[in-house]
Amino acid sequence: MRITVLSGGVGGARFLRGLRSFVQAEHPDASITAIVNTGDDMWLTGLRVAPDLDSVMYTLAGENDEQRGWGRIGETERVSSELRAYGIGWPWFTLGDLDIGTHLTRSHYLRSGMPLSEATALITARWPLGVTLIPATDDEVETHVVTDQGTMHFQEWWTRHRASLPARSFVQQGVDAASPAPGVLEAIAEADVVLIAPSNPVVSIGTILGIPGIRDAVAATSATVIGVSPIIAGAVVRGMADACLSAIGVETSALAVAEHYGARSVGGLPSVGLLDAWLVDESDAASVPALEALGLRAAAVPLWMRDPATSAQLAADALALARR
Ligand code: FO1
Repeated sequence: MRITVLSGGVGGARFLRGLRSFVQAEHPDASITAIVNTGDDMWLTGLRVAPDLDSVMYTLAGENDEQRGWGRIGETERVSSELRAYGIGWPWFTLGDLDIGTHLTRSHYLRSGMPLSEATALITARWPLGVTLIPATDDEVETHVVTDQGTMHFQEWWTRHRASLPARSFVQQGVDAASPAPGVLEAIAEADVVLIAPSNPVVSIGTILGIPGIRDAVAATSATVIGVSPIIAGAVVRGMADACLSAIGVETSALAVAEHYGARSVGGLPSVGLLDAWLVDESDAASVPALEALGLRAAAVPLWMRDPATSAQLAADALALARR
């Protein structure tokens, strides 16, 4: 069984960890490919930083800082304090010393002319991740946030301003000239199941779907497409999805996000959406009839991924919905 997952950073990483443990236990012959958002990426002090790729890699490698939610466990910040002393970089964006090892390696490969997808394959080979990570695109398509105080890189809006500046819109710089990374369209077309992880629907999933060709590939795949709600009982699990959803006029609810992605068929007739099914938390069980009226298969299950076991159960529930 081929499983392809569209994933952002922290939420997607936890979901992939649970999916991997469920698949290794119940479907050892299955393969998992994660198409990871690169819209948060940037050049900082000469290094290419790829937060979502690194969050997913470190989490699957068991090297992530579970408390902080990003970066490496056991991290130190000696180089970062030197950068601050020299007055370069972003004082509000801390690059850990171990993390810098990853950015130096990635930058070394990129500066030698290698595309991000090849660099990612070499970097992730260091650990037996059990999941193939592919960046959504090899092109530098960075998410910028338009606010009344000006337009800035997503990372500045999120880490410096904590998404407190109302976002007027999100721009994927250079997206029109971008193309999916090698293997992305095949991973979607040849999958048995495509899972949309509980990542930010706007700046993580939305930016993956915004790369020309990817949205159409999801809409057209013969795989069953299952989404997992990133919203539980009207609230985000972590991060800033609510600030992003309100910016695009979508209510912060499990039902509204499902409507935003849309159903692939309504009443048996083809439609313009992406989903066949949608998983919501038990606290949102009341929205199941409305989801089914949208043309979606729906189930209400525990969505809080408080530990690897509940993440594995969530993955099991998602695959069960695919088979239904
Ligand atoms: N998030 C923060 O809130 N503060 C930081 O200083 C910070 C540094 C950082 C460095 C590398 C990296 O890969 C991620 C980092 N993050 C930091 C998290 C990052 O903003 C998020 O992982 C996503 O980009 C937003 O979903």
